[in-house]
Amino acid sequence: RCFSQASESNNGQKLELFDKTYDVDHMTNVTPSIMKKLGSNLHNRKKHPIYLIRQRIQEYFYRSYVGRTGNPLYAVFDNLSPVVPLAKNFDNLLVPPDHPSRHPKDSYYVNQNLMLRAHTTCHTCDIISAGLDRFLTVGDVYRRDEIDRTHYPVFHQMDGTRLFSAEELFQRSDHGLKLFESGGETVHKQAAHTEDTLQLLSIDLKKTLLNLTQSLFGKDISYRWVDCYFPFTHPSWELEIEYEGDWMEVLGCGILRQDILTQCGVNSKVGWAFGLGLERLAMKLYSIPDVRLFWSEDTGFLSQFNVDDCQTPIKYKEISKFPQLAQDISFWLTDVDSYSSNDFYDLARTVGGELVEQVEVIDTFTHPKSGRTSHTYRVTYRHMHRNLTTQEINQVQQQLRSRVEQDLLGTVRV
Ligand code: FA5
Ligand code: MG
Repeated sequence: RCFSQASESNNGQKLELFDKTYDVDHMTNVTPSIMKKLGSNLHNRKKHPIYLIRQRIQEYFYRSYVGRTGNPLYAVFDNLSPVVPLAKNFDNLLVPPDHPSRHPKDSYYVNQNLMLRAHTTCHTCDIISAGLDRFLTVGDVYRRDEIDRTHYPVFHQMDGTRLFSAEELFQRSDHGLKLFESGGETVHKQAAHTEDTLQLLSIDLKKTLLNLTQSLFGKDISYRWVDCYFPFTHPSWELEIEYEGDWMEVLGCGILRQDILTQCGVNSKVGWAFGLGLERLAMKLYSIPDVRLFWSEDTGFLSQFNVDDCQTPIKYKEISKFPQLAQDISFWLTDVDSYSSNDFYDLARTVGGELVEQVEVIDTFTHPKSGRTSHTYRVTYRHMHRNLTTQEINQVQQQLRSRVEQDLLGTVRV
């Protein structure tokens, strides 16, 4: 799962990230705790809530935008390195030299040339330059941000970009509509765009994002568009949705700066882009109260997302603050054919009651000579309001062993 080797070498002059070694200098400010998160790739970790919501959004795009042969029109990039040159994160996106996001107090620098991406928008120019018109980019991003319920220094974003030729935007209506004009920039519009371009792009962008939002949360979701500023889009908006009685910002978007497209070698198209926060959307979708929970390895958290289909409705139930205690039990099955693991799950719940948080099969094997089959189960216990003692859990386990034999499920080995 966590395949990055992030460690500082002995002399402290080099930094090792993903099997590559980097020079450190006066700009270096990545910390060991941030390096540990590199390579976690929660967006690619099956059955993790960040993966599930990413799949749902991806399925929305696959379903809603198909070509003539039913092929999905959006390409997805989910495996691009988070270590990027500063130019990709800032300069190519027209972020001014004095913009606060460049300050080392706001971003994580590997050294003066490389950084941990602060948004997945950093890949947009490369992908447009490669010739794509519709694509999604998913990944982990890093910011020296505050830490609270909705902010964490590592989180996950999905960017979407869509370019249009004149025929696509005006849908072949032959009214002499034009993409471009020359004029001045106003608060509403870029200099290069006609009013028609602006209107059609804005309507398409907002419709796409609103349909997505309603496909996730239903038609009744409360939302509002807020005007805002990004160096790479104009005009720009943020979308806020209602979350526990408050407004929560879930994405930023806007009309792509025409200078960026020109820089990418695209001269006869216009486009929109958005970047959304996967944690924030997952918090709303699954009722997860705190962004820090996404980093939990606690099986009480993870097991609630143990589904194969990302469309399965899940409502997160708060887990106890008290620690888990796990114990294993193995037995030879009395009758392989009539036995089902559900028999043991039921028994564990009957004996352990509310203390049993999770039961899972961790091993099954058939003896080559005797032909007998053995199952090993891990029973995880936790109390909602206090610490459990090993003693009381040993007692429950002892009862469980006796009941396995009494109920003729099997013969206990350990
Ligand atoms: C951006 O990062 C822009 N790149 C988005 C964009 C892309 C705009 C393309 C226009 C065109 P912003 O900094 O607002 O924007 O972050 C986008 C989303 O990431 C936020 O709306 C929020 O949902 C999420 N987010 C931001 N900071 C954090 C954080 N510290 N923890 C968790 N989620 C965060
Ligand atoms: Mg924002």
